[in-house]
Amino acid sequence: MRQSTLIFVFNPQKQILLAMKKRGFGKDKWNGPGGKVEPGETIIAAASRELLEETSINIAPELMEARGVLHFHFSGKPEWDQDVNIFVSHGYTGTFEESEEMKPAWFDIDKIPYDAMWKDDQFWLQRVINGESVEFEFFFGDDGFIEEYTEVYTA
Ligand code: 6U4
Repeated sequence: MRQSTLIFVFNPQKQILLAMKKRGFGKDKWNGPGGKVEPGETIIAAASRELLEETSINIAPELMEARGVLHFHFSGKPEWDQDVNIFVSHGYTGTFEESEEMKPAWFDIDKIPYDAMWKDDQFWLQRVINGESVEFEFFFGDDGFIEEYTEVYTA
């Protein structure tokens, strides 16, 4: 399965960094920064690279906390199927900047814009914010809605 990454950065005010995807897969959704793991790259190096490319924020790989994995299956679009590896960081360097792909913004954790996010996020994001690791399997229909989901494992 294709591997990709999703990174949630927190600032000292305990706000979470989300980014509006401006093009391509997930366009017009708020999402954690992240993207595909390139051939020959470790998952954690990919997470660090995507964060820098999309938001200009830098995180040393050792500050990334692994928080589980989401297995996404898209009906009729097997080329979209992916394992999304979740990371959290409470430290970073740099100041975020808008990129060609994403427009980042800090959100209070009680004001997360779930209505404008992938539909699966409401099942697991709060638990990741609470410090848990999660593992879920999600099956999406053509319309972007969840047809079925299963929790695989929770630490
Ligand atoms: P390009 O355009 O090649 O640079 P890239 O940034 O590598 O793309 P892309 O656009 O394929 O990645 O998007 C993958 C990102 O979308 C990953 O961060 C994971 C995230 N993602 C995919 N399906 C998701 C879903 N159902 N729910 C979710 N995030 C999802 O919260």
